[in-house]
Amino acid sequence: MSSDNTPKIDTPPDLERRKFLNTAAAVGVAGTFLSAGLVGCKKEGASTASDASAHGAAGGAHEVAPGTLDSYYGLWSGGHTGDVRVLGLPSGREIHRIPVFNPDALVGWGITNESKAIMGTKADGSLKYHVADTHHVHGSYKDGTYDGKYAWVNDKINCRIARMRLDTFECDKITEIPNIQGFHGIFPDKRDPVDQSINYTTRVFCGAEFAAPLPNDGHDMENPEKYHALFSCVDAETMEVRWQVEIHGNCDLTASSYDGKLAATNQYNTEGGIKYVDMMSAEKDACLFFNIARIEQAVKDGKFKHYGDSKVPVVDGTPDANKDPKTALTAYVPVPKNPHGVNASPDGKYFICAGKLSPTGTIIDLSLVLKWFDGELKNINEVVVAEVELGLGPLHTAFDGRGNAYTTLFLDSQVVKWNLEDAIKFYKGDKNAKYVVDRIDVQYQPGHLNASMSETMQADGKWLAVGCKFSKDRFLPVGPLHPENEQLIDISGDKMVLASEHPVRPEPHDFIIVKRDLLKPRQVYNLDEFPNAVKDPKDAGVFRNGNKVTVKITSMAPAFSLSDFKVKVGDEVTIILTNLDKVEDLTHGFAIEKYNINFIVNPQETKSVTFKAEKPGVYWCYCSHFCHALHLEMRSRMFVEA
Ligand code: RUQ
Ligand code: CUA
Ligand code: CA
Repeated sequence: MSSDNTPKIDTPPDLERRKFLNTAAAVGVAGTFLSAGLVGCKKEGASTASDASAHGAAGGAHEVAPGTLDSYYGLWSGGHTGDVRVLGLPSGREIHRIPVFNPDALVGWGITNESKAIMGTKADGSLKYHVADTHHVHGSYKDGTYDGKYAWVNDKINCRIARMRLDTFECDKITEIPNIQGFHGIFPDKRDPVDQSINYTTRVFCGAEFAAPLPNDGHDMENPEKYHALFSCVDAETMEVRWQVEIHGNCDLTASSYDGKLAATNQYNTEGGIKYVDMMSAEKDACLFFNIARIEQAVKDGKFKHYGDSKVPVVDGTPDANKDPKTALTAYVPVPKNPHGVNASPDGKYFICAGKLSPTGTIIDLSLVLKWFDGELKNINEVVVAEVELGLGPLHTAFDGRGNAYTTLFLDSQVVKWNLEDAIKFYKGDKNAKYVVDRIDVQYQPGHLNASMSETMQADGKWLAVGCKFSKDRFLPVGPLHPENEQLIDISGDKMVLASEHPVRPEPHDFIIVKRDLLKPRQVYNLDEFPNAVKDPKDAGVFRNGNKVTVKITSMAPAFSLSDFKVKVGDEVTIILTNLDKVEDLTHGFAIEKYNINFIVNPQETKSVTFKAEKPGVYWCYCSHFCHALHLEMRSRMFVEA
């Protein structure tokens, strides 16, 4: 490439960054933090900030040449587009989008009967929900690392959790969780708390951010004291809600321990506030721990209630009911003001809470939490082994497997790299322990970050992706809506080095970075997986039962097995289409003119659609997915007789 084509950065990134921080919006946010008494905090034990431009590029290690494959899968939550995106890393190339909660015209998600059954419908067959807000994606575990079986994602708007199969990268189940609002954090468990030989995921923990009256039937609407929030457990296989815990305060993010014994959620609204000023009135909030074995024993012992029509057992996890550590189901660990993010270190020892309105990171020792539950600690505060200053607006933390943590600083627009054991030493009084290892500026206002394999015991410390909530002037302007900026940082050395960045459509929130050999995607379906498969072109035809008509069709490039089919106005028509092509990547589409129908069938897959034949006439059905030199000729006709 000639140097003329090389993109230039006109203004040094650091200057741009400072300018941005001076805009009104940022001042507004900073103002909030000012009133929280945070600006001007001294970063003790801190080394000087090193900005990205000073490092130069990471020697092109992130570049993946044409024709070569990435070494990691990135599973990216899509935010309020309701989907999950699959990226290749380190290139940052978007490979795929998995439609989950929202309809998708390419695959026919929300159009086919099979996808509608997963998404949920009203009595008239229309979709129950059309909007969603995905935040957190996490994969299933075996032996402390990803087993490549499933990933889950939450929907904050309609309180649903979805599961995706990682062999086909498709959503296969969605569950709506009862009794909650503002469903935010999720995390799969990694082992069974009682039967430790079950070393894989069997539960997914779910936190609800908003408290509401229970049951929410029009009573107690004006009385926030009657509002409750619940922490839920969903069965990883059946996707049914196993149990819920009524708590004090709220849930935000969720973490699970490697031994399966503990789950936790950070709480920023222990005040039970309705307005933001009320939510930030207390100096401390909490990291709330759940003793999973005890909760499940309480459910077995019948110590639960139900709310509304829900059959899900709800146990009492409020502080008043859990005063004695030896029987407590929950432990409320005080942590500084409005924490955000709780993350498990890959050595299995610690959970880290980031302070958000406090410039601190808190390290909680899980072995001490278990000791507290055994009644061996005098005070719950003893489980905190460090509370150290990191910078302004700490949110989320990732790990490199070498003892270092990486925390986003939303207000400082930085990532801080800090050493956990040194932080613990510093907190214990060793003021020479220099726990801050490095800082790097990112553009701008980072929320989530994650490192390669960071959420597993195999954290490999190679790449760190940072989701910057604002891209400001980093990309060509495209009108009022700006993309976000995903920056990729090489963390293999002592210093963090900015390697690349790419824009992403808002707004992705969280993501995980998985070694590619842990996933084993399939290329072709098996006809036997579909009970309604049309296995032979000879089985194709129109089958009438009163005004219900089933049209069975097969596809094999470049033809559909029926070149036409007849139905009558007023019929309820179900089209079942099986793609008999066995060749990898030979996908066909099926679109019906004027009938608002389009979907695809992958090799050896079967899908169906049901609709009312309302308009008489001839309607071309055509293959909408490029498949063959005669793709344009691949058609059928639907005759709708008056
Ligand atoms: S949250 S920016 Cu929905 Cu994951 Cu922290
Ligand atoms: Cu079949 Cu295009
Ligand atoms: Ca608070």
